[in-house]
Amino acid sequence: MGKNIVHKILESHLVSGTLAPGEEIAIRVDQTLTQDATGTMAYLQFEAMQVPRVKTEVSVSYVDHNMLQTGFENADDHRYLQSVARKVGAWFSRPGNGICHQVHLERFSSPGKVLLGSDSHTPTSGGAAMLAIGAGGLDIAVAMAGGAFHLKCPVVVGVRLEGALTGWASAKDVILEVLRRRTVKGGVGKIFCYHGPGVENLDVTQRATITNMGAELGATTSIFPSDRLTKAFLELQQRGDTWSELLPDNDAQYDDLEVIDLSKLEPLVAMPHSPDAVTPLKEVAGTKVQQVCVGSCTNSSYYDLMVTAGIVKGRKSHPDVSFAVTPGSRQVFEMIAASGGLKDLIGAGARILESACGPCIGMGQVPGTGSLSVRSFNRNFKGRCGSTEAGVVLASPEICALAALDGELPDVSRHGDPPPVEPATEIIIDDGMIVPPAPEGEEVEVVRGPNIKPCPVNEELRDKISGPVLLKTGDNVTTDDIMPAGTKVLPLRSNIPRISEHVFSQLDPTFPSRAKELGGGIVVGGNNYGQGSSREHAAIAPMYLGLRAVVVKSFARIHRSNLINFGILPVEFALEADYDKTDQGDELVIEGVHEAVRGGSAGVTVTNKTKGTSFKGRVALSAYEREVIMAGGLLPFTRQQA
Ligand code: MIC
Ligand code: SF4
Repeated sequence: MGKNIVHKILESHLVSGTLAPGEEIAIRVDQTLTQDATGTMAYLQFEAMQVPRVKTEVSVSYVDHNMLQTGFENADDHRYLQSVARKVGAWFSRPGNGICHQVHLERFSSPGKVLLGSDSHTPTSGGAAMLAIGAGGLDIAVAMAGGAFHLKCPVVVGVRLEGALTGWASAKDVILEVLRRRTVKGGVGKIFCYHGPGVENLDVTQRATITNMGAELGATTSIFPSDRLTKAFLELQQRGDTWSELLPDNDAQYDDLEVIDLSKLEPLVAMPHSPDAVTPLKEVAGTKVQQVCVGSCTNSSYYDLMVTAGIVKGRKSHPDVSFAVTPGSRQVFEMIAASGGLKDLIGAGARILESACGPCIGMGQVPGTGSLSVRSFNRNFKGRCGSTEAGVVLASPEICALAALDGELPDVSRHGDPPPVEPATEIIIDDGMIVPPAPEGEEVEVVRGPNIKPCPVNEELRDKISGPVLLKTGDNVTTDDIMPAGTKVLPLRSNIPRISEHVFSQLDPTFPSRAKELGGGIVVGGNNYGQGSSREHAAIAPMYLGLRAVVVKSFARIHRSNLINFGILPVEFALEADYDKTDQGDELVIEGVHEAVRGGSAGVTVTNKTKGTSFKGRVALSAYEREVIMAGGLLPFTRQQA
């Protein structure tokens, strides 16, 4: 039976288990990446494991999220990250060098290797044929210490691409089309494996746009083959020696299939407040727009910024629009400066921001009340932009540029053809902002500011979990709902006691005080609970407030793992109807937890003392997850192992 490239990589990295969908497997990790918002915890946890040096081939610590220094906290955290990276043998990409995923793609990606990153958009490097997976910081710490990564062997969805993009259709529309078909929970437990004749009509950065935003499907990851275009990309990066071919066998099998004819795609947009609220642009053209942002790890390559520059060249942004541009990396920044694109952007009135996540995570550029912001980003969850009173539309850089000129969602038929962009034939390579690790044996002092507090550790799993339903949520609750980001909260990422004061503040600002007053409890939720980011703070901070179990219809992958990693019991309603019969404030008791966890399939009985009823809950854990949760989480488990 012919193999697809996912199975080829999994096979060569398999440490335990068999490659059948749903089976528990463990794989070897070649590279890790962290960023500053998740990295402090990851490195504190790595230090707690007392392993002196990272054991991966490459580990890189990036600074790109927490960039606004409105207090001492972020600068302190960055100093900690720089010093600890140097000490333990990791590379450190300094603030200003760019967004982790864009820089990693350019400077570290390596076809056929496994990359684990403490950021949900780690799959960006899947554009260069890496099996690149997002996970919680603690999983990254374990991988840095040489441990394997445990996951359920995913279902492989083959996405066969045919034809080539035409007119204003762009790589962004490919992934928006997949989101339209499969929704934000359609990718859970799946890897999207792109293949077919259309692949050669997309270059590596276009592929990376598609694999990046595969995260919004809830997918484990997405990947493209390594072919002559991958080789050309790496050669331009003067890293041709890292290239190797990785193609599916001619008769490669997939568990599931989608076919997309690129030549039939037209510009699409995702309307507020979900990446799968996908609509053909022409149906919403004419809608007024007050802000436009081009950038983020999805769409801030050289091509993306040059096509934006080409469109706005010689014109001014609409008087009602605030137009911001964020180059994805310093390399891209220097390249658009050298080629004149930057001048065209400045000329059009663009507000040029530093190479970082910026507006994507609410670090500035918060849109005004009642306004609509069009962004080339990947997420438009309510409130993520820094305000719950504004809406975000996701679109390609081309459509963003037209919106900046028109002051509304554009009617592309009025704009002729997009300007051609000459591909760069030479690239400015300068790794001077990537600090190498110290040679082994060199003394390095780790600098810890007062914002850095140790990561709290849970107690062993209780056999009887009881408490009030502290909050009942609907479907698709995001990690931005559970643990918001933005300028006020992000600087507290290394300080769990303080960040816990913001848990669920977007849904119910009384949550933290109620949780403390009632001595903790349980959260009840709907489908796809915890979608979005990999931030383990969405598990640690609720744990700190006494959250002991989450009972929902279904979970998003990374958040479910993070709950287990911090000893919080994930329970699924055996019958969805029982969700309707449970209310906020009800006193729940879950007994026989240990047996249910050890026994696997039997599940638990949840007694609702307030209503005098009971219902069945599923506790579906893999063998590895059982051991981790029994110990109270991955940190105590790792200590026990040691
Ligand atoms: C995001 O896009 O939500 C983030 C910010 O990059 C997160 C990581 C974080 O919360 O620190 C992610 O996607 O994992
Ligand atoms: Fe940064 Fe936004 Fe990408 Fe997250 S999605 S890594 S915040 S640019």
